[in-house]
Amino acid sequence: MGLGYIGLPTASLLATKGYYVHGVDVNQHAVDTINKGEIHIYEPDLDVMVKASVQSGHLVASTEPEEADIYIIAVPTPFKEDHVPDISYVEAATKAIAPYINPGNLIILESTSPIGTTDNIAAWITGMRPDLIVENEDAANERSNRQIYISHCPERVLPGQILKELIDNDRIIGGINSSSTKVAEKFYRHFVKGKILLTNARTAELAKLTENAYRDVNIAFANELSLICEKLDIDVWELISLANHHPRVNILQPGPGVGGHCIAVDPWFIIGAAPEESKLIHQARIVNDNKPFHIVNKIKSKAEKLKAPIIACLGLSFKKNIDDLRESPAVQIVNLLAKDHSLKVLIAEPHISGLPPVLSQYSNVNLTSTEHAISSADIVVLLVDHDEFGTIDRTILEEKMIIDTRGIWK
Ligand code: SAJ
Repeated sequence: MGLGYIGLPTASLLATKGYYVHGVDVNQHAVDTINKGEIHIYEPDLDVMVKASVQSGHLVASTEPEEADIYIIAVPTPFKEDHVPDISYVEAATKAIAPYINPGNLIILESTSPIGTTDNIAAWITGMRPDLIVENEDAANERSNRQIYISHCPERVLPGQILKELIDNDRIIGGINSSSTKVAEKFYRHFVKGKILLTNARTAELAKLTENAYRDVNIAFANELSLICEKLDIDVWELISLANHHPRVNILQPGPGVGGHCIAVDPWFIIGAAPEESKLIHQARIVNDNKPFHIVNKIKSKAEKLKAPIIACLGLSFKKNIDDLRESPAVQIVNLLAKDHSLKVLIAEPHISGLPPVLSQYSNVNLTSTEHAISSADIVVLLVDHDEFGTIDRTILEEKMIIDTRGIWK
């Protein structure tokens, strides 16, 4: 259920391992594209895998579920206003499969979810299907022909290396009862080379949120250092590299802000569940969310000194070497700049072929080649550390005002 950045790689991996996969997505375009053996998202090597899976008949996409042995839910879990978690896609996916579930089936929630979501899935299913037993781990019931199994196994893959990490990463599995945990463990053992770590559903949910909150807090530390260094006129990249020579120090990299649909979102699920206790996690969110505004102010203070300033923004994706623009600080920065009609903004983003609607609405924003953007601009802002930008001929940067938010042109 869900053929996005997690669902499609998972579906095609399982298909190449011999499973028959019926992939479901509400997006008709995604379904049609996949059924042609093509992909609607970019991830290295995914095209080859999807093509092979569809050609072998092991992967079929559809907008409707059908009966299966194992159901994997990999739908988005964003937040609503005020950072309240939105689990409506999980609810819709669960309710869509409920009529098809048979005793003995395994339902897996892979989406990163607020604490209690796996229990909610059990409640939604039994609400619709009182004939099924999901909550009782009593041995007699397990033997009964009404038992189904529900587990949370949070995805932990890094965009850009999803297909490798789906196999190599350690996995956490937490069932709503111990039999659900065991049944899910057996399934993942078929294709996971990493360790499989067993727990309960709520701990698995919080473990996943904790991993991303940990990274967010550590990036916030690096971003805070970048502000401190700017004030003190010290090179933050050199500083971090020196400090990281200490055997027990490993500071992450500052940047233009934290993007993606995970790190910038998941800490809020912890904050929402225990607001009084999550002060550090909350403060880290504030530090990281403020960084794009800080970059915009820096650009504007340089632009103020120029007549009809042209700004080249290099990169739009939320991190390097991918095409994913979700929650991207680069998109946010360009959007804020574009609102000022005295500025002309040229964007170079080698991983996309058209601007997203949020930016295409502006007449002072254009997508162009890296060379054209740089050569036309007064101010060059490096927003994403794509490999292409690291290897450009530096002589074209001479005479330009440069703001390198990722420290790759040091
Ligand atoms: N970033 C920095 N500085 C750094 C590292 C990252 O500014 O030193 C920024 C990136 O540029 C990006 C954002 O943070 O804007 C997030 O990027 P990321 O590479 O840290 O993480 P994601 O969102 O691509 O994937 C994360 C991963 N989680 C962890 O590393 C703990 C991944 O394993 C998860 O599966 C994924 O979230 C997810 O789906 O939850």
